[in-house]
Amino acid sequence: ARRTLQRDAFERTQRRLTTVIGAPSVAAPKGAEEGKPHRTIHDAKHRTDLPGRKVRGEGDKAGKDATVNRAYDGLGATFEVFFKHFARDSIDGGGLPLNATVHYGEDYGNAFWNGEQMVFGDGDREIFLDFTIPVDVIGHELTHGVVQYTANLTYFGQPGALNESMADVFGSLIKQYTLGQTAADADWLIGAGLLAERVTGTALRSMKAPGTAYDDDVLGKDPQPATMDDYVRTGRDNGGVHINSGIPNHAFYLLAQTLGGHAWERAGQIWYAVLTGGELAQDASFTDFAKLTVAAARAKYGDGEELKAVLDAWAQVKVPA
Ligand code: ASN
Ligand code: ZN
Repeated sequence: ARRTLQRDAFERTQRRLTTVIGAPSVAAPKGAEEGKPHRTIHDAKHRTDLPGRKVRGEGDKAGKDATVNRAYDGLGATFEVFFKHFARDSIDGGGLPLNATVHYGEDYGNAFWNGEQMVFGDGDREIFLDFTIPVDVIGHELTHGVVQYTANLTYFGQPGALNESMADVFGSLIKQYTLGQTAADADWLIGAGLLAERVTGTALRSMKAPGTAYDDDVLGKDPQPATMDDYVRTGRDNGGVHINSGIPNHAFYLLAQTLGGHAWERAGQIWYAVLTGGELAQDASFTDFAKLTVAAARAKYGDGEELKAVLDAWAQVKVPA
């Protein structure tokens, strides 16, 4: 029953997200400075009205609530990676203020970007802990905002799985940046530290070994495939957006491993160029995306090791590029 409850809550969130179309028009505040985030953290106090009460603004010093402080720092790390490494000023590229609400709902086991702001639940402490714990989850949710303002990939089927994968890729890069890790050092897990002690698993997903993040009585087995041979056809989860994202996730992991160094350098630059380059259709398939990464690698680095590594990565996950 708990599993059904968790799944229903998750699917409700997903339905809500798919109804969010277009971008909200929120102007950068007066006095906002390029290259600096403008964060506001709110506390929902276990209710579901958004945004809730303001508890920390930009530049305010840390208070007593660790959840508030993690949200503030995670928003800051995400802003910093996009600005420093991708020359993007906030989620919309125009200095959008970053708003987040913590302590959303009662035992709420998810986090999401609602089209305008971040929302984090505390989890029920039996399956999920506090969703502000993994910085890659914070980066994941904010990257949904970046996708909304750029390729705006439709949240269903393959484009939906690409949307999910973009959120995991940049979420993971934000974690790697925060920890100062190279592609070789990183664990490539999404949501490590989020599962309660009684759950048999390490994280929500593994980009390195999709399908191995958990295997548990309550959550079941991690359903992610690593290659097209195991692509899952389902109507659930918006056509398996959190399932088949394992395939492009693993392609990115393979590319980053081959290139070595910091994954936000060449691998991340290729992915970002496709996400924001204007040629990725809202209804793009894995193959459409893969072909654009090949073109982007060639445009940026010529006919060299990057191009070969991109082609090899897609070949390994059996996506025609
Ligand atoms: N945490 C989930 C996600 O960002 C929320 C959702 O249901 N889409 O993928
Ligand atoms: Zn997501």
